[in-house]
Amino acid sequence: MFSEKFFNRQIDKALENAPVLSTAIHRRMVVFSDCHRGCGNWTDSFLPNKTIYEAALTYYFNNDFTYIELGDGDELWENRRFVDIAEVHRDIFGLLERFNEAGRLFMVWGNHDRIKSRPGFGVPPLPPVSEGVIIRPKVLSGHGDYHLIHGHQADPLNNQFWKLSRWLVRYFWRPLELCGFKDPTSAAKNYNKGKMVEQRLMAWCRTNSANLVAGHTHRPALHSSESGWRYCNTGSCVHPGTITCIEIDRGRISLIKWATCADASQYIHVCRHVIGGPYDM
Ligand SMILES: [Mn+2]
Repeated sequence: MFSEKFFNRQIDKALENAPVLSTAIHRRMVVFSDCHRGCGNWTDSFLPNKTIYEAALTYYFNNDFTYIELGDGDELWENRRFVDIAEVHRDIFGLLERFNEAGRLFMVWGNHDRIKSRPGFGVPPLPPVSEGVIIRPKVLSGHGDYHLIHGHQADPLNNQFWKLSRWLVRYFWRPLELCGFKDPTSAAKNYNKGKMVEQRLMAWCRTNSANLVAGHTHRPALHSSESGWRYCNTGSCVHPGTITCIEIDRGRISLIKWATCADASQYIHVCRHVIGGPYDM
């Protein structure tokens, strides 16, 4: 029904009016996606990782990183009101506001927070939200620009048919999930579907011989192909006890995991691990 060409075109379209960020100005950047911030009740899958996320965000703010959120930052399928989420997680939004005031906040919308693309949605403290972002390395080596999209562009049920999907999540899968079923239409919960989306995203890289950074599948990746292009995935902030992200730091890219760990004196603290790279961009 959908060809490789079709998905490539969806991705191209998402990048059409993407703001370009140069690493000459934003020397350090961190990309997160799929935080799925909820309204603080027990269906809020972000809540168990909130402390880890807050620690990571504070680290990135203090160390002059620009924060890029690559879609599905807020769970606006299960929750209808953004203000409920902003209220419950006001400490997080306070931090995001500080990034914004410093000119270091960029947001991309995904399928679960697509309504952020509506004109006038820009609820403070959020900046304008785009469908894509392009990162331009100061030193042009490798395959040049990094193209950032959420990734649902390669997932028709969550793109063309997003309203149907939202309805299913709100009124069908969610009640079933309460009884232990898994939503089989979710790329994040269905291994084979996640792989399929990944294949389509990599097909775009191959066709264009270009680098892509996505989220959506919840499968972290920092893959360098033989011909040099890279496929990167931020992973998510809803994996139990762990959040992952992509760091771009002075011309080098790496995949990072944040979790809690105990030190020699049995103190639990939040720690940062490099799990992929760093590679020259
Ligand atoms: Mn998504």
